[in-house]
Amino acid sequence: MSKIEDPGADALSVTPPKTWAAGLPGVAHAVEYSLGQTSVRRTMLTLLNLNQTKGIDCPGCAWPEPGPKQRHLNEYCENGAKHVNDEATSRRVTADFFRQHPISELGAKSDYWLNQQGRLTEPMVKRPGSDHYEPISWDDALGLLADELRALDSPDEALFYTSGRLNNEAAFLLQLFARAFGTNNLPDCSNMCHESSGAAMQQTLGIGKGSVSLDDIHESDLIFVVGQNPGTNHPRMLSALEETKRNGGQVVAVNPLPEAGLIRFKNPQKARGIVGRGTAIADQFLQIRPGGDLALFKALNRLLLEAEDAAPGTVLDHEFIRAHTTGFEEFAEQARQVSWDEVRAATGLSREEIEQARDRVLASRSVIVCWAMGLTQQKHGVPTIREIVNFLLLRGNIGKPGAGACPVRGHSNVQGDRTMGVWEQMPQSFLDALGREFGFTPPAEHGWDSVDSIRAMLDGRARFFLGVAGNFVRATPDSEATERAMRGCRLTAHISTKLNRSHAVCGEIALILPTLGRSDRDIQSGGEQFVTVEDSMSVVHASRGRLEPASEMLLSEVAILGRLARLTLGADPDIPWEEFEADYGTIRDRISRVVPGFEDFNARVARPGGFALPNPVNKGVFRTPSGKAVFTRNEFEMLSAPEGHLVLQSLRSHDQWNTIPYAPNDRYRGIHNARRVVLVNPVDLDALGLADRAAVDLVSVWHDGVERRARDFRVVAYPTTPGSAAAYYPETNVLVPLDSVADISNTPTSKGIVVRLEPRS
Ligand SMILES: Nc1nc2c(c(=O)[nH]1)N[C@H]1C(S)=C(S)[C@@H](COP(=O)(O)OP(=O)(O)OC[C@H]3O[C@@H](n4cnc5c(=O)[nH]c(N)nc54)[C@H](O)[C@@H]3O)O[C@H]1N2
Ligand SMILES: Nc1nc2c(c(=O)[nH]1)N[C@H]1C(S)=C(S)[C@@H](COP(=O)(O)OP(=O)(O)OC[C@H]3O[C@@H](n4cnc5c(=O)[nH]c(N)nc54)[C@H](O)[C@@H]3O)O[C@H]1N2
Ligand code: SF4
Ligand SMILES: [Mo]
Repeated sequence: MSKIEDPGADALSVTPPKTWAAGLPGVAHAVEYSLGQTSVRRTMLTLLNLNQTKGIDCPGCAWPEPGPKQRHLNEYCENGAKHVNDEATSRRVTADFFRQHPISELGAKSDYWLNQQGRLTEPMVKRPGSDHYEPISWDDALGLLADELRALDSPDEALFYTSGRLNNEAAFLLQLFARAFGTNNLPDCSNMCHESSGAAMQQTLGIGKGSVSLDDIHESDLIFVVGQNPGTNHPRMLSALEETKRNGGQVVAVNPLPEAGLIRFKNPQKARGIVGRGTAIADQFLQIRPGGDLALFKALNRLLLEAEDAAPGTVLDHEFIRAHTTGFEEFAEQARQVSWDEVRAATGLSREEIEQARDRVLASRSVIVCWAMGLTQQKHGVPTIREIVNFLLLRGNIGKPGAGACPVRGHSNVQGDRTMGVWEQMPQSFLDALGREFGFTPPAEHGWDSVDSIRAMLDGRARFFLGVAGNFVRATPDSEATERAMRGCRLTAHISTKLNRSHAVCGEIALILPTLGRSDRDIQSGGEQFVTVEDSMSVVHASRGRLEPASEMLLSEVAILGRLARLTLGADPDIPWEEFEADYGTIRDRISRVVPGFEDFNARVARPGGFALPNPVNKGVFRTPSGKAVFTRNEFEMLSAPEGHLVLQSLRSHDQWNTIPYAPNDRYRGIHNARRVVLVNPVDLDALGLADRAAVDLVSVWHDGVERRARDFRVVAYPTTPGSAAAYYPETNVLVPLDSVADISNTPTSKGIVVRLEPRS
């Protein structure tokens, strides 16, 4: 099979799931993928610079780097190496490529194939009625965009989508441009990612960010890893957990799947990790039913209250509760009422298992809860995370060493983009500061998030879509509806490094605006530039590209956004877009005056390793209306599927970056050569009368009468929790109804889709 082909489901082969992650095969796979993309020299250049203080911030996940003195020479993981070399690829998409491939043909290609074509090299336009992209100059491309923006009836007809791949400087300019143009329509990938975390933590702790540092992880007595697959998605988190264990800490994993890294880990940065047996990471594995986490933490909270009743003054942190929280009595009254029958039904866990976890909590002075998409993409994700905050508050596990709340972020700068103001509902204090700095009045009315943007496009309220650094069409739910929405636009444009499906699902006019990636050297009239990012633990640091850019025609994101803004809004002495493009330090000066915590930004980010933003929570300051952390009462909720149905979660394979598969494999889960597979417990296969490897369609159940079907999958018997199933994203996004969203956060319920498996004849 050539590397560029996409095998169908028939090519599937299955081996037993791995019980450990990383080690030598991880290193070998990263090198193999990198050398398949580019030369030995470019591979070495990217890898030697990856996550070094003067080098490239890994464009993979947002897991933090250790301090400059503790950093290894190879401070990256298998997947980080793959991500950066996927960008450093020597393959090129040229004007000739678009001459050969009409857009309708590109639309029929797989996500894998599109990405494998290589880096985009010059701006392209699709004109009304055409089925081809053709070359266009930068001036004409940006002029066309500016004309279309100015022709809109209202600024709110425009949408500015971005992913967390964008750096701080460009993110700040993007939101400044959108708001100076007159709209808060800044949907972003966070809407589909950690929005539930932000919503729950803002309400209860007064800040939408995590409260722990990497040192806290190392020092903690007990860490819960909930709804997260770090072996694949945050691989260096396993090195941190290994350190926790070496320091005597324990780990409890909560997941429907026995994920490889959670069980055993071989540290590829250490000789004994490569060849030895590795470290067993999880001391306890709670194999939970999907959506059962709210019930689990309710049960734990009840057990803690009862332990306090039995030995008053020994379990709860009364001083912390009195001084720093509100709502304890109301919460406690409700918490005592959760029934064990309900907990059993929702979690599938026995009371003994939960009591064992309680005993670990009681034996621990400091507890951290880490979580990711397994919680945020559930219908009751927000109340679940609020219940986790209750759990932490009970024993004062906020604001002390080794303790706290840790939403583990996805994209490398997704947290930074939000800090920079990329959010459709930034608080008025931020808008006021922005307006003061740049001499205009930003719109106060909230904009549309990702799901509402799709609705707005579908009914004609939005007609202009600019996507930056993402793949909107594949990241969003209800793929068929989303594609209809995009096709209904007057104009769709994308600032991207690589080809993806969003470029092939176009409005009447479409533009591809190719840009420098993080690994590319960025030289402007003011000299060589660097950019900054913020990791999952609020450390802000610099990233410098090192490679010769993929094409002479690429512009940086800052340059594209600045030029577009100037053409659209006209020259304005208060917003010197040209100065921003020449010297990104001038953008950072503005950021330091608008965004709290960034005072003296340029000087502080020049230090090796950067600086940590203050987290008020750790100083006992809670920016809630009462000035205190808030205990909440959360109604009991569980997910259930009718007879003959399963609860499907859509997740990542080991060999993909979000919407982009790198290879049709999921090594740790033992899946090879196919992505259209659905993992089902053998007990359910028996009950449904399905054989292992049977060919099925997945059909989701929703009350709007629309049939949503993902075709031609192979069933694989797998030890997932009975009643649940798992299949890869984005192939299964077609099954997630647009209206199936989490309460409060409006996040698509990508981890809780009720489906039936229909045998194919
Ligand atoms: N290699 C690689 N790294 C990545 C990414 C990538 O695509 N590839 N994506 C990045 C991004 S943007 C993000 S947001 C993160 C995502 O990181 P993760 O959240 O780890 O990603 P998912 O693959 O969606 O895995 C979700 C996990 O939650 C579990 N789960 C599902 N439902 C439930 C539930 O109801 N309860 C519990 N307790 N667990 C549940 C699943 O079994 C799975 O282990 O990864 C980032 N890192
Ligand atoms: N069903 C289901 N759906 C999901 C999820 C799920 O678990 N299940 N997860 C959700 C989550 S957590 C997220 S974060 C979203 C991800 O959604 P997105 O962030 O929108 O998607 P990505 O796949 O990360 O975007 C990939 C594209 O980014 C562009 N790109 C890469 N690097 C750069 C760069 O440096 N600059 C620019 N300008 N462009 C660049 C490339 O063109 C590439 O094709 O998907 C969400 N959708
Ligand atoms: S853990 Fe994340 S940030 Fe670190 S090297 Fe791996 S992918 Fe990159
Ligand atoms: Mo994400």
